[in-house]
Amino acid sequence: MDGSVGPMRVLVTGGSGLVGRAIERVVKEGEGREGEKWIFLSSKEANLVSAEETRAAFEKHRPTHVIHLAAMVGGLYRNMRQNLDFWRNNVHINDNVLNMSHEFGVVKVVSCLSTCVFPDKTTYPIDETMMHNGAPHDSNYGYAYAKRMIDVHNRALFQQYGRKYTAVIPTNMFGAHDNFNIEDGHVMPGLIHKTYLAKKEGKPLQVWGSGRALRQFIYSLDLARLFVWVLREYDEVEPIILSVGEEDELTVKDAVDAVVEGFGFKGEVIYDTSKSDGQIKKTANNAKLRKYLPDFKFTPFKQAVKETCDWFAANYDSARK
Ligand code: NAP
Ligand code: GFB
Repeated sequence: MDGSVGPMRVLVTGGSGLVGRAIERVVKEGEGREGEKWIFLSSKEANLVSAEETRAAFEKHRPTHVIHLAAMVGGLYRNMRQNLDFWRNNVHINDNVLNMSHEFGVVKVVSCLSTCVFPDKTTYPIDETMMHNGAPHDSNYGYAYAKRMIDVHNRALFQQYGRKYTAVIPTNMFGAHDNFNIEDGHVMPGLIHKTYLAKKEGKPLQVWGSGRALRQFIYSLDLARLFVWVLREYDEVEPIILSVGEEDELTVKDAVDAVVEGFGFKGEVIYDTSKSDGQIKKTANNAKLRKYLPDFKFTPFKQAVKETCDWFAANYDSARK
């Protein structure tokens, strides 16, 4: 299916992050195949903002396939503070990785976008055809435009050279090995860290914003299995949304309730409405995914949250925070 000769050598950029570690685990636990080599790259081995360091990593590992996860990543509030850095770092990383993949004859690249790439003013639900229809939400335009340019790069590589490089579009994700930094991270790791501390210190839990924003959450281990499927089977250049269904969209308050239950937290919960809610919703449609994989089972949300709370409590000292 993948068109290469011999077993795959898969280079996973961003291999030390939330998604990279989840892919490493599912590959070890059954998704990997005999003879394949999986290489999980971290920024310590190669800073992919640098063209030279990116070239050196490709020269060293000679991948036949690439899963491209590496990015400057952050939650709503970090994006609002650093749009310029998100734009510049991610444009450089993406151009370097896609350009080196082409130059080194990589057969397939699966890059990672995000549902925040879609236009802010839009009809719902959002699908894969709508990416370039209007400006993204103002809170994260630097990151969102840099991610959109991956799609432009992929289309042009196909048009000029017939390369079949593609991208996936996941919704908000969470799981073990996330970035649990409260100021910089996403809502789920932020809530898990804050609830853990509130319980330990006997203080109220401070939620940022009204709790009314809507999000679709995907567990990193589910996403990891879908990534491996895309690498092996998905043959389109057009991106594919990887998300739970519209019917599984939750409010931030629902997420708070799940984390509170996950830790058995009995204290007060305060919603700080002086803080931004960000994009109020970005409801994505997973019909394309369902057409390919009608029977794929997502881990129930509460179970995934409980597993992540337990992981964080058990790994508090070493967790990224
Ligand atoms: P993460 O846990 O923060 O991991 C980011 C990864 O990128 C790390 O392995 C990091 O390496 C690497 N990286 C960052 N800057 C780099 C650089 N200059 N050179 C080389 N590597 C660099 O992020 P994640 O949540 O796993 O995100 C994976 C992908 O999913 C990203 O493309 C992200 O945009 C996308 N995404 C994330 C979410 C979400 O909710 N988290 C939602 C949609 C899409 P080190 O740790 O070694 O520095
Ligand atoms: O995951 P998050 O930071 O990013 O979620 P986005 C933000 C939502 O959660 C807002 C609420 O409605 C916040 O008001 N929230 C409540 C909190 N408490 C907290 C908290 O302690 N920390 C955080 N971070 N939020 C990001 C984009 O948007 O989504 C990125 O900025 C990326 O570019 C990522 O695409 C997937 O879903 O708003």
